[in-house]
Amino acid sequence: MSIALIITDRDVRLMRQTIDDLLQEETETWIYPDIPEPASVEMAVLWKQPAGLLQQFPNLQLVSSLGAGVEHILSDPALPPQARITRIVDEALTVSMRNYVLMCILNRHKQTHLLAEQQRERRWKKPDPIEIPLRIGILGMGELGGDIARTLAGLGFETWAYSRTPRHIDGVHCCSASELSPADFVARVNTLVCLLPRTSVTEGILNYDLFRHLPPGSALINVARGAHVVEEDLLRAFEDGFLQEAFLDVFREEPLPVTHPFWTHPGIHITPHIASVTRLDNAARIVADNYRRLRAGKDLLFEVGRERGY
Ligand code: OXD
Repeated sequence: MSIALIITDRDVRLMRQTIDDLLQEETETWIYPDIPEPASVEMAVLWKQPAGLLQQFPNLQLVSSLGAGVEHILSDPALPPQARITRIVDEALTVSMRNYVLMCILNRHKQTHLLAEQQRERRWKKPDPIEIPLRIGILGMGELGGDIARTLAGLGFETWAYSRTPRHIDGVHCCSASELSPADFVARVNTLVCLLPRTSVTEGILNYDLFRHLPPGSALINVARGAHVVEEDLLRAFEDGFLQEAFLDVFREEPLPVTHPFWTHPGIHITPHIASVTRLDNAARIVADNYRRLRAGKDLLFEVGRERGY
């Protein structure tokens, strides 16, 4: 029986080595496209997998994402109905995401882009106000959202959290979908952080109808998925003054096409999907552990609910 690494955007030879070292004689690990015995594949690790490829593995029991997101698995029409799904949850991913969001928040709070502009013009001018008072709203209270909410509240920021089911986090104003609509939630904050999973419910949620409930001059940080954003609506929200600044790490099309208007928009800061990138050595340990758990009939780590979509 074997594990297939079907990861088409990076070199995973060291990851295979780590899995082999951990599992020793228990299994073989193959890297797509070099999978000599598809019928022996019990577990596959997927990232940007070719469409339809999963059909080749009649004995697939477990599919792991290489990252935190699983929509590329759930939307794969060749996903076998019996296959269980897991994802990577890792302290290193959480730390990276926390630091990225913190970087955006502090840049916004201390207005570093304005100050950099003033330096270019050799202009000595204290901004008024010196610091933008932030009311930060986080959409999505999964592993990453919960960590960021706790961190920001711990740093003294007014922090609001929005989740599907009720949550309690010390020092955070927690609101659930049963008590508040997304529009009513965003009306309470002036900095919106999107950490939602991509599902049929959340796709396109960052649209004009939501943005228009933000107080004028707000900021958006999107570190979840590009598909959450209706791009024309985001530009319109800038034009109409609801948004003043946006930090975008993810896009509908990646790489972001060179002609895309976001590149040159003065209020938009772009990074190339680097807010939090899976460390292959840590992922290898989780994959090996889950393989053993599968074979031993134990609970899997970080299993995803197919119905929920995360
Ligand atoms: C992930 C990602 O889902 O890198 O982990 O976007």
